[in-house]
Amino acid sequence: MSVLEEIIHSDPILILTGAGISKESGLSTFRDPDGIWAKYRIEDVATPEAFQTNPKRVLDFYNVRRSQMNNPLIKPNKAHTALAELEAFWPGGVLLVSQNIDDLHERGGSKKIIHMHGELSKSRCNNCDEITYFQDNLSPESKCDHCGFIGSIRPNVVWFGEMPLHMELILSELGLCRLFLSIGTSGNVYPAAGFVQEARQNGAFTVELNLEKSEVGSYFHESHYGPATDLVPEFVGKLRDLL
Ligand code: BV8
Repeated sequence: MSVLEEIIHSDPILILTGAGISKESGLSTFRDPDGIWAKYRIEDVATPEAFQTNPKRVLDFYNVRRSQMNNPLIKPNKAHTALAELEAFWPGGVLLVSQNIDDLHERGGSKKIIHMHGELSKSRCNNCDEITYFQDNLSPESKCDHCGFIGSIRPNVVWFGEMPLHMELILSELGLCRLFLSIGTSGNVYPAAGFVQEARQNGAFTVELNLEKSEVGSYFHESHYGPATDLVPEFVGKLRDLL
């Protein structure tokens, strides 16, 4: 019997997702040949230094992605909704840690979500730290509604060189989970890419669902390769059968 069958229904599950889970909804990944980093340089659009040097270029980069995310044609896919179903039926509890800054997990029905790299739907003021929902475009002339500052508004996302959000909580949950499931991430970006080793050291059963073997694929007990909209509903079905 696969070790998965040793997972009992009272065991907590921690799920890590990356851009691959949103690909079939129509959002680009980062490191696929047609990905975002094939069109933009990280140093130009996804670091605090880039924002200091050329705030308009950075804000426009996120304005384009925010309008893509808000396109009515972009909808949660079967992988997002399967994870929401798992959260609803799994007695041991499910925590979803996403590297993604889109809102497809929320719209797919998941409730317990940590966006460790922030959220595209929110902006943050560098002057007063106020975080607000923001659906339109940001510009260097945008004014903070809370403190009135102009030019201090940035997307509430984590850039390279910045500390991901809620790391203490994530690390403590990695110590408690009995199943660690990684979906749609290339395993290139740390500290997220190191979570599988953390979970495995703490005794979790680790599974990778991805289109192809990730950079950290060899750390997983079990791997399945293919599109998330096939793999995730199938895997969630296997967990349902354990109950
Ligand atoms: C930090 C938000 C320190 C913005 C992003 C070791 C330890 C710690 C840090 C480092 C380290 N080594 C290097 C670092 C620095 C750096 C890093 O990891 N660099 C890499 C490039 C080497 N890490 C950082 O800077 C992090 N911060 O460490 O701070 C610190 C300490 C103290 C005090 C202060 C600071 C911060 C990293 C977060 C950066 N922000 N995003 C935005 O979105 O614009 S990261 C960026 O990559 C993306 O946003 C995404 O979140 C992340 C991971 O990408 P993936 O989601 O995996 O996407 P990718 O395209 O790579 O892969 C997609 C996968 O899906 C592929 O495998 C593909 O095959 C698969 N796929 C495709 N289609 C499908 C599919 N799978 C299934 N179905 C399909 N249909």
